[in-house]
Amino acid sequence: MKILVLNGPNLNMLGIREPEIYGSFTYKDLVSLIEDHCSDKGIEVKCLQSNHEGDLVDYIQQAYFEKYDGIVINPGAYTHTSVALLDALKAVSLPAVEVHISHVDERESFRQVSYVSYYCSKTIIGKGFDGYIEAIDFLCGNGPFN
Ligand code: CA2
Repeated sequence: MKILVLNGPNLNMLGIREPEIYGSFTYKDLVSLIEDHCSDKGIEVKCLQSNHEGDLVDYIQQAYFEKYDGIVINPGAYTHTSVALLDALKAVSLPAVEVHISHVDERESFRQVSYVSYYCSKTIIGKGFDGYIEAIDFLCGNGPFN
């Protein structure tokens, strides 16, 4: 299995501010956690982050051309605004799971809207970094979640 893990704007700032919402671990820690898990399970993984909506669209399209089996996506604030990311996911038609570190359902009302959720087969919220692992295992059929 070959999985792309995509993170959107400001997620490169993890651990730097707002630890009460996003925890005190960094983006680098997140990537290490994901890479270690995938190496244990024999999953090929690539982690990418961008602050730019168009880059994220490009990465989703690349996943199709590079024959990835699935996408884990935390679109950051673009979750709540981006039809372009929704359309990109629909265009490539790869299995996809949406992850949010925080409890978006208990925060401001604008965070309770997600465009990508119209496409994603599962949305994992409020589980911190573990949500990414759950999403990968779901896509790979490994976890207790299938
Ligand atoms: O809970 C999540 O994972 C979010 O996708 C994170 C996004 C936010 O806009 C979504 O509503 C929910 C933002 C991540 C910003 O991360 C920061 C990290 C450190 C300091 C400030 C922001």
